[in-house]
Amino acid sequence: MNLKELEITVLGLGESGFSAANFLLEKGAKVKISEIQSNPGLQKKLRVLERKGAVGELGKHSEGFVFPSQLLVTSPGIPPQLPILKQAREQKIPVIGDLELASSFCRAPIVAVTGTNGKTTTAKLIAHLLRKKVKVFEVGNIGTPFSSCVNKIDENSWVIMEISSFQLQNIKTLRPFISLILNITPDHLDYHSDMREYRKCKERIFLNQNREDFTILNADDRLSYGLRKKTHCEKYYFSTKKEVQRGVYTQEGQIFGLNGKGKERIADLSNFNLPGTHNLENCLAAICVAYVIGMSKKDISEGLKSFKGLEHRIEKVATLRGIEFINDSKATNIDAVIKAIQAHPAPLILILGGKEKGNDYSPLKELIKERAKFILLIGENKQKISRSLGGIVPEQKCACLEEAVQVAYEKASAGDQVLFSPGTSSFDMFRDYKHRGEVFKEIVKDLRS
Ligand code: UMA
Repeated sequence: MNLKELEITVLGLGESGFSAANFLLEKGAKVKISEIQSNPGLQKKLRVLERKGAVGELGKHSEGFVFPSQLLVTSPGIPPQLPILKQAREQKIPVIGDLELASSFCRAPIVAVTGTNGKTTTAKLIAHLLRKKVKVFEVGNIGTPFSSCVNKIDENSWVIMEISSFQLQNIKTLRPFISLILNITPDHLDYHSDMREYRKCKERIFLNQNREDFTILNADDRLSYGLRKKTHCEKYYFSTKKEVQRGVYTQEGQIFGLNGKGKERIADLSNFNLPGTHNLENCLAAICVAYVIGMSKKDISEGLKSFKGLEHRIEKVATLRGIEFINDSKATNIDAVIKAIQAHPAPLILILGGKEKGNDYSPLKELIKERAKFILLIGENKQKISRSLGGIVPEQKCACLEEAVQVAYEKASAGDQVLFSPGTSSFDMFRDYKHRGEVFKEIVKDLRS
């Protein structure tokens, strides 16, 4: 893609927009930046880009500024229904995202991981396993914009890309060598019009793959497995429950692989330390990637042993008076909460809630009744959660996270676990889920002192 002298508008000045604008400027494009918000942080970022030759507007997306433009680079959080994006489509102006932009400059094979839950853990584990043998770059939803590092990636490296449904809807030519769909359950229904549209976005991961490429699907997940008919590339599966035709599965504490040349034992499950069935699925998915690539069993086993898991994802923070505090701030949907509860058999005090994003909390009812002795509700959607759970266990609505943690500590006894697994976005009270998790950990630290 020759970007020199091309007139390009970048929409959104978050992490991906800032990086894309820098990348485009380096490639000699004429860059305009349009960002809906205006605050000192954004003004500072814009000044940096203006010094490199960009022009920008903050606080609006005005038609007169955004157009004319030969290409729009949008941020994943910007809804496709935004009038300015609709206008661009009507004017046949291509709209892409940071991942698509950078991928046209990438010569390394890409492993693209999508799914509703477990993407980051799986992508991190894949990177951890592969790093033993090759140079690895982790990009996308995992936190690093692809355009910020693509210039450093040569053909001997591997790219491990976490790609969300938001990012998938703006791909045009991006072609993963290996695509992986972990699971598909309801999420982001404030953004996608329904489950069908959400599933269609996930399916776009196959768009440019062909018979020389691979896809890995979850044989235990109806929607992930159902997508096998939508792709022409070579298919591998993983399962925690049954033998698969081709791929990896567990049996009697062992992980086995099947690739057309017979069955082989790959590793012992006891090498993997993260709790819960969902983590076992993530583990098998990552091993399946290593297996497709042809990594040795020894390297896979060693990699599993040394993998420590993620911050903010079922992270043990502290044990005070015999009460364990767990930070699961990365749980931004209901399925993630279900998995976190299932991974913790002890009596639970659960902290839920945050920004309203169209989630249905009622699937939590049975599990909460079974495992939780008390729930604390915070954030914009606390009334909604309370209504949909219908008083199945005692609850209290709190003004802030600090109050919720304090009350949890008072209500808990030795042997209980306080699980902060909000089940929704953080933006009503925090910058993002990481900030929310940091605040939780700080509050727990203060309890200790
Ligand atoms: N904005 C506009 N116009 C709008 C809406 C938003 O200008 O109509 C602006 C916002 O004011 C803000 C910017 O766009 O300044 C935000 O962009 P963004 O929300 O797309 O986020 P980025 O900072 O660019 O970060 C994105 C990913 N965010 C989302 O997908 C929401 C990050 O994933 C990713 O790490 C980063 O690119 C680098 O690739 C985070 C995430 O929350 C972890 N992902 C979601 C999730 O995991 O649930 C999908």
